[in-house]
Amino acid sequence: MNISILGIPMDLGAGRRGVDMGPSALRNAHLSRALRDLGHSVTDLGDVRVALPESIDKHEEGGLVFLDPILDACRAAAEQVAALPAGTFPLTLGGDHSVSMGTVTGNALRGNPAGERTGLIWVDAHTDYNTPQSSPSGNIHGMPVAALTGRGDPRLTGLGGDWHMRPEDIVMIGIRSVDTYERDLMREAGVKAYTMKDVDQLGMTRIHEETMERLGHLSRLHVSFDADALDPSVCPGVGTPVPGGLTYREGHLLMELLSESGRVTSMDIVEVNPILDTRNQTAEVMVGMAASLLGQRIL
Ligand code: EXY
Ligand code: MN
Ligand code: MN
Ligand code: MN
Repeated sequence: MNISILGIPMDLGAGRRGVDMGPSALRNAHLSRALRDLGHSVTDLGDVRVALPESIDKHEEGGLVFLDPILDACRAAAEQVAALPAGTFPLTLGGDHSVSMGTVTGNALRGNPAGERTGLIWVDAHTDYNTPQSSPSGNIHGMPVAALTGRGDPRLTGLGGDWHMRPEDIVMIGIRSVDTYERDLMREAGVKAYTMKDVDQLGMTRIHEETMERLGHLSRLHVSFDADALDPSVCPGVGTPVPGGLTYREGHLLMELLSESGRVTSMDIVEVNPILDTRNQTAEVMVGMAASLLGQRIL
């Protein structure tokens, strides 16, 4: 299969700097080589151009921090992904999780006859379902799922024109950090979220089965993998670590099962912060997760 890699070196959606170096860290962890070793042809398209603000000191506009450069980067990512030829697998590299407003939109609209629906598997410690009103920080990486489903600031929810994700087409796995008002929004949203308690009680095999029952019939399935879904001992290089995360094996098993399903059509890897992980362990783990999703077999 041909895989198209695109970096979005954006960290302004996060509360701290550093994930703009995520694409570089993943390349330095030999992402392309790992995928070529699986027999894939890999086209690295380089990075989306990200406008830098005059100052990286946090400034808010109505509860939205660094809105304009983030919108620019998401629009560029959406356009570039949507223009990719059929038959390629888009693998997009963050950058903070705000980039997925662009990548998910681009994948949903790519060559897409009206009406085809996209499923979204959001692997994350966080639900990323805040609006500017509910957010405790104003950081836009806590808002992408709300925006993709049409909730929040119209400048964010309008990235795909009148296209939005249906909440029932979204499954979240690894959840263990939800804000007070965000919880109210999630409870009436209709998004299926498996918390770490569900992972402990049900196990990843059952969660995968239920996820495929819910989304497996959809023609496209996007996996948005936030490195902070994994336990900080596995992925220390993330800006918003939360203890009690997925083990390496739980993350890997999910990718192996999704790979066997043959249903996944695109993937994000986000929130890799090499400033916080000088051994680059986080990037190496995430390269392994991508390789597992894209067909690596142990035997
Ligand atoms: N819920 C918190 C906020 O909205 O500020 C933290 C969000 C962290 C988001 C990271 C990317 O997953
Ligand atoms: Mn996230
Ligand atoms: Mn997260
Ligand atoms: Mn929003």
